[in-house]
Amino acid sequence: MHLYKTSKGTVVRHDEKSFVIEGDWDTIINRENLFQYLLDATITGKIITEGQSGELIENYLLPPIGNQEVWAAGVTYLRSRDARMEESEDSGAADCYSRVYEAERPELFFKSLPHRVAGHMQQVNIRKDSSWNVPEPELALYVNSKGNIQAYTIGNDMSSRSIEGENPLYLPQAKMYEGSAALGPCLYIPEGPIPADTTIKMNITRNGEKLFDDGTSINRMKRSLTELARWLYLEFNFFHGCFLMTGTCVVPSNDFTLQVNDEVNIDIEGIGRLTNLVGVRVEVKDSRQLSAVIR
Ligand code: DO4
Ligand code: MG
Repeated sequence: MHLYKTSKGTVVRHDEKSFVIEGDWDTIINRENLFQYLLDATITGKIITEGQSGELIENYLLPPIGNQEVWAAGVTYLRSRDARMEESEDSGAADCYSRVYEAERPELFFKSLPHRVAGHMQQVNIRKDSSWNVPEPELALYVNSKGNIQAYTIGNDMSSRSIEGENPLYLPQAKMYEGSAALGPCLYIPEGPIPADTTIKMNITRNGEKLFDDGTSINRMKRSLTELARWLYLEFNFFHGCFLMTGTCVVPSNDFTLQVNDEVNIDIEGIGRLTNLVGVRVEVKDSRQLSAVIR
């Protein structure tokens, strides 16, 4: 089952049928057994044609987030550990990545407030003070207020490798800035947990030419998804639940850096595709302009 947030209402797609359902986004998603709730909601919801749901999703799609914080886990795959150890070789900090990969406690960091999250077909940014920039394709979890995983989406954890590589204490600057997070295109709500062999792929195109194309499956992760959610909820209350990106397993080679106008496509089996265009931050002096810039 797929749940789309649009500016004209919430669309459920299930079994090749589409429905518009009532209710506020945060209340809809924050429950136990979201799959069953949505199945019941389709009975009372308004059935719409494929054409109508296509038009809503094509023209009015929003990132699938309400009032949730976005958190991220790091160094959950060997590929990420190795990339981090390489980028931090000069700073002498490589050891901290191998230690966190082996440790019981995972690396968890705050990623974004909801208003900074870009959705499908929206812009993500590279920092102007960073010389080495990459997208990080990640499975993202929606975890409800009780700490239970209810849905999945695609995350892009945009990162500066030059800033983090200089000093791991710069991680917040490497990871958190305007337009550094994307989620979408929808929430995927399977009846049970997402299959362990789910594939995740990313391609990057520049001027119509594919520069990078690679993928793997989420069963290469060192930790379980429930383990990551459990650590995050140890000392937090998330009244609306939260989103948790689960770490990257697809990393371009070290000579690759993103440029403005590159297009990043991330595909996760069962969920769909998240596409983002790369840009740079536009200075906004009046908060009323924000919606025009980000959404
Ligand atoms: O340790 C830095 C961040 C790691 C990360 O974002 C990832 O592994 O995806
Ligand atoms: Mg990451």
